[in-house]
Amino acid sequence: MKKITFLLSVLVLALTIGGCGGGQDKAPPKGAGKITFKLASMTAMDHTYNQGAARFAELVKERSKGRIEITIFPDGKLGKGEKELLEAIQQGTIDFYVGSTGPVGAFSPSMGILDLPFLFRDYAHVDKVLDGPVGRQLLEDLGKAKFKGLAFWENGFRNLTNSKKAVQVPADAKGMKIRTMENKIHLAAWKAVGVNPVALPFGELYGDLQKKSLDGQENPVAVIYTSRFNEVQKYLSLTQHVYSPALIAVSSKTWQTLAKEDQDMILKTAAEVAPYQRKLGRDSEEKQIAELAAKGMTVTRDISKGTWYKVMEGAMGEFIQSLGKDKVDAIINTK
Ligand code: EAX
Repeated sequence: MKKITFLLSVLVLALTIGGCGGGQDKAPPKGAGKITFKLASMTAMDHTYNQGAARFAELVKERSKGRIEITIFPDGKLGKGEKELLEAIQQGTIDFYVGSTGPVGAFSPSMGILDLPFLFRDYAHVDKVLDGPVGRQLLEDLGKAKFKGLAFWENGFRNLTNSKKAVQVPADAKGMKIRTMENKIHLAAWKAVGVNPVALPFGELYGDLQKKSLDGQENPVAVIYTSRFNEVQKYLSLTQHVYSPALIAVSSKTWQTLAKEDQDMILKTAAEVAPYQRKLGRDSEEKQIAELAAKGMTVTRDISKGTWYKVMEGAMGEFIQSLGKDKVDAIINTK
């Protein structure tokens, strides 16, 4: 009996050693072979997400000496909306996400704090908060949702468009059917305005506007411009009602396969591209507004900000309470 046990142990040991030694199907050590990753976004290739992503991919390739290649899938090629992309990222079927933080709060609740309307005063305020301790903590929190948050990039301040009439004050938009992102804070803010808000994936938006099952939507100028919403929307109101950050994140599953040096390099590169990517949108905003006007959109600039703030803010009580009033104040008081 003892002999058999001994022989079995030897056999197990031999198999184990054999398996570890030079087995055919053994994964290469981290950081060795050539790797190809998929990066997905919902916006057009000429939108700042993908211009930033192209720069990021180029630098990662260069810094890994050609070992790590990132292929960009823009325009919703890998999913009909950002929520769907994020689910695929969680599962590891897509590696990198570049998109709005709008749907992220459903996966990582603390991110919702950035969805509060009129939270940010201007771009300088945005940079201070997102690149400071608040931003770092929000990126860190993403770990619990199986995302490795790399950096905050930018979508931009969001503006209302519609096909019905020039909107200046909230009352002008009353009764309109307006698409929002899949985000409960935005839905509540728009409900308070008196519109009929519907949360829909971005991939369906152009078509719904075209067939007029929706009257309007809201997005930053760069999205309105590169997705050519001027073809299906006549009126643009520069409401700037909420700042929409973008996030570059990696699937935790993908992240675990990377060697420490590659992780550090990728993290550093994503952060380094952030100011470049943010600047692209900021620098082209005015020019794109002028072009949208030239293409036939009626642009309303004076939107009487105070009236929008008042109605949207009025619906935020419960959210501010659950997100933490101290945290909201910390953002507001960041100078
Ligand atoms: O991330 O869904 C949206 O309206 C987003 O702003 C857009 O896809 C860019």
